[in-house]
Amino acid sequence: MHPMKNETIEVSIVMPCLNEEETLGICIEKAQSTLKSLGYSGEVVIADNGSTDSSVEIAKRLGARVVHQPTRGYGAAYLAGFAAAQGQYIVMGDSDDTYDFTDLERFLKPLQNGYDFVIGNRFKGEILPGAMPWARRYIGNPILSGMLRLLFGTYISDSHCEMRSFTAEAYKRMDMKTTGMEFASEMVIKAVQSELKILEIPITYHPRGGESKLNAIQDAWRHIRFMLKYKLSNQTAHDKQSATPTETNENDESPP
Ligand SMILES: Nc1nc2c(ncn2[C@@H]2O[C@H](COP(=O)(O)OP(=O)(O)OP(=O)(O)O)[C@@H](O)[C@H]2O)c(=O)[nH]1
Ligand SMILES: [Mg+2]
Repeated sequence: MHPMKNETIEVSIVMPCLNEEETLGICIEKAQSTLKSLGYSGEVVIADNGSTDSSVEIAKRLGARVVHQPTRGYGAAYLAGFAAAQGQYIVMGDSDDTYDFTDLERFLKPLQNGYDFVIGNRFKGEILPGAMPWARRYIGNPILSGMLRLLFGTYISDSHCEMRSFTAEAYKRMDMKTTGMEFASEMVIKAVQSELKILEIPITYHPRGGESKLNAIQDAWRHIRFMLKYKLSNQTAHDKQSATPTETNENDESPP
C-alpha cells in the first residue's frame, strides 16, 4: 500500500483505463458525487494504461488522480492504481460505465461492519440487454468459474464480476501479482485462500460505452493458464512440505 497513507482519505475508487474517453468522465463524476453525498472523504484514482485518446485529460480536468502504467494489461493497470491508493477502503471497477459507481454504499458499509471483501453478482442482480455477449454468458463465464470452483474450491458465483471492494489490509494479504485479465481470477482465489470475510451482493450490469478491450479467446486462455500454473505451484509447494522429514530428537528413545 501507499507508504504515506493519508489518514484523511477513507475511500479510494480505482478504475483501470485504456482509451475510455466516451465513459471515463461519467464514471468519475458518478463516483465523486456519490462519495460526497454519502459523506465519505475519498479520491478517484485512474490507472491509465497509455491511453492515446483524451481519457487522461478528462480525468485531470475532473480532479481525479492519474497514475500512469506503461506496462499493458488489466492487472498491470490495477497494480499501479492500488499501489497509489491512499484510502482505508478500496473500490474497483471498469471505466466503461458497465458498473454503477453511484452504487457505492452497498460496497462500503459491509467493510465498515467487519467484511474484508465485497464482490458484485450480476446473475443474481440484472444483466441489461446487450451488456454481456451470449458466448461469454453461457460458455466463457460458466467454464472459467467452474474451473475456479473445482481447482480452488472458490464459492463465489460471479467470479468475473469486476466491481469489488476490500480493505487496504485485505489487499495486502492477497499479495496480487498478475498483469493481464487473469488478475480477476487471481484475486478471487487469493481472497478465498486468505480466508477473507467475503460478501456477494446482487448488482446491475450495463452495456458498455466505447470499444471493448477484451480479447475473448486470448484472455480466457490467460485465465486458464494462470489457474493451472498456480494450482501446480501450490501443489508442488504442498508436496515438498509434506515430504520434508520431521525433525527427530536424538535423545528420543521411543521405538521406531
Ligand atoms: N483488457 C484490457 N483492459 C484494460 C487494459 N488497460 C486498462 N484496461 C481497462 O480495464 C477495464 C476492463 O476492460 P474491458 O474492455 O472493459 O473488459 P471486459 O469488461 O471484460 O469486457 P467488456 O464487457 O467488453 O467491457 C476497462 O476499464 C479498460 O479500459 C488492458 O491492457 N487490457
Ligand atoms: Mg468492461
